[in-house]
Amino acid sequence: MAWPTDPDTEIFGLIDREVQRQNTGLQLIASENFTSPAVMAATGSVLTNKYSEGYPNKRYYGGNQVIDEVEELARERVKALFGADHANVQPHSGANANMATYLALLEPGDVVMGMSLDHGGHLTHGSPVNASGQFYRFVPYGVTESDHRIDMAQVRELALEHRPRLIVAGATAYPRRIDPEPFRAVADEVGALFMFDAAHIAGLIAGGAHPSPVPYADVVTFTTHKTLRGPRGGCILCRSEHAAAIDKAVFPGSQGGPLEHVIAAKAVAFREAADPSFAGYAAGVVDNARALAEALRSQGFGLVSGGTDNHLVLVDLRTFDDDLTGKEAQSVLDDAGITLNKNTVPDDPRSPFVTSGVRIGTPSVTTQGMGTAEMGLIAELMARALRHRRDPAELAAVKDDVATLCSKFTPYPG
Ligand code: DSN
Repeated sequence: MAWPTDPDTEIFGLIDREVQRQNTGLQLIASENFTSPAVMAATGSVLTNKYSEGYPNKRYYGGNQVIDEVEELARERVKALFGADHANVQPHSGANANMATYLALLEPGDVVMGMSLDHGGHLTHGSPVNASGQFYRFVPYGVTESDHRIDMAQVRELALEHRPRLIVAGATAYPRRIDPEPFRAVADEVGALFMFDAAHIAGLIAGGAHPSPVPYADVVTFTTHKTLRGPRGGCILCRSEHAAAIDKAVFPGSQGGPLEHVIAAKAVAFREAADPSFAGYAAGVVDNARALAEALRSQGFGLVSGGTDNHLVLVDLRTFDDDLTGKEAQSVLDDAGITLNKNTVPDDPRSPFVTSGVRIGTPSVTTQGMGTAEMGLIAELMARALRHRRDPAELAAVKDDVATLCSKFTPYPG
């Protein structure tokens, strides 16, 4: 073989350090999870060597006999998992899945409605710094001031006023259930198409903990690496009438060669999510988030919307300590072995780089086997670290306690 024989100690040393970080700290980023060894084995397989532009049985290169079977299996598994007419498993990410959907359904300049980023939406739902906001005329909707739930009255009013071609539902920092049915009703009333971005909650839907948007939406996009617990990537489900346009918009419209090693890993994850045990996992994620929310409230933290129905809690730090920003909290907690992200709260007076909140998710800790009892401990550890944030010795002690807790639930032993 022509490959170098000296081991790449630099990169593999770094990977070892990352394994150690994931094993010994609390991973509370709401959009992350721990993948199974089978998902990682597929991702690290020889399928990475193959070029396969096109779709099964319609490729631009030879040698795709096995690849065709891999991609077909992934498509069939995800269609069965969600009860969808058609699936495209090639998007490299959720952002790509969303852009391909816009390319398939819209003309440049079309009016689209999406949840505003500062109320919990996503960059690809029309943010001016994203291509979605530059090529289409997005009209943002948000949450109510009173209970921080999606303001469906506002959605309807704006839809009647602006007559969008497409209405997008879905969020990245919204702790409540999103019912697809009322969105469909508004879309029908104004003659719009309806897309549901299920990136964050795909696993909750697959596990039956949240309602499926598939019967209501023209197109459902999602990522495979969040609550669904697969490899990093995207996926699109759609009604048959949009299948040809969606496929064309993914390839050749916006991507080249698909990542078939990742598609194989997606297929593995779809099979894992179809296992009866996955329903228990999805329910556990939600139970843990509820328990964590209650425990955080009793430590003095404010909760956007007063609680949670899904996998995440959006904490307003101002009731805990008015001087504490999300930026500082993220950094202090990182030092204490607790990983989460700063996040704006609705109508946040602070900038998105500073923020008044943090977003906390339970998908990873639930995968590693923690339950509601551990959620109380996590809230205590967080509160302790933040109260003693100027005391390095106390932060080190919290970090030790975090490692002790995690040692009972090591995700990747050995
Ligand atoms: N970065 C993802 C999240 O954390 O929600 C969204 O793309």
